Amino acid sequence: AGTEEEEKFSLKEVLDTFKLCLSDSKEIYLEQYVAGWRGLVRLLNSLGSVFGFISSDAVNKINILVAHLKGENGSRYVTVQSMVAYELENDLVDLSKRGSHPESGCRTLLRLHRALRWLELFLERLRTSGEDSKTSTMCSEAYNESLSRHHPWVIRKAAGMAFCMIPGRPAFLEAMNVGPPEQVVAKLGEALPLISEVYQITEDLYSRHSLMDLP
Ligand code: 1PZ
Repeated sequence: AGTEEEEKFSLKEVLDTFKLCLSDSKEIYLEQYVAGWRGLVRLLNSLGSVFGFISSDAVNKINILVAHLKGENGSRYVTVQSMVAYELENDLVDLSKRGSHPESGCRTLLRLHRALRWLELFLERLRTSGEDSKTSTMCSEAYNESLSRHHPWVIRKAAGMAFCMIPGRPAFLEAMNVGPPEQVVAKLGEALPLISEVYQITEDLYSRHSLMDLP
């Protein structure tokens, strides 16, 4: 890790990793999923240090998943589907209250998965927004419709303050490193269906196994 997070963000790269995420049978490769998140963390870091508390939580979760992938049972973590099966079969998940598995792959990925829904809602707003729309409004609307219900009051407050510091639409589109606004909007149009698909597959998997409320 280290310097990796400081490399420049490119939306194209994130799009590519989310593309590589899905196997032919629609399984999600954990390594690519995590790589997609690394890219998003780079974007967040490039927006300013006030988002540090958000990106460090994301990095923390990325690192937990990487440790599982590189651990002795790494072969069971190749896809999100195999991870869920492995951890459930071996009682490696705290299902109803926090216990001896605070860093299970299942609960860790669930946090990122919920944030992916925020991202989907936010980017869709950004894609369809007019020139003088406010990114901070898009951000907080997307948040209120998704992640906020999983966060306690203090985190919601902190997130709300961070949203006020987010760059305006032109600077935000610029930070995507794609080119002029029309091209960013086109790239977003390509990226969003992929992000939605990855989100939906995870959502179905988690709800099938009643994992939506992991502590
Ligand atoms: C440009 C502005 C970006 C706003 C990102 C929107 C999300 C705000 C989330 C605020 C999270 C604050 C820090 C940590 C919270 C954790 O308590 C929770 C639950 O984890 P637990 O405590 O149960 O272990 N963590 C999360 O919900 C994961 C948050 C990851 C957010 C990554 C956003 C990346 C967005 C990049 C794209 C610009």
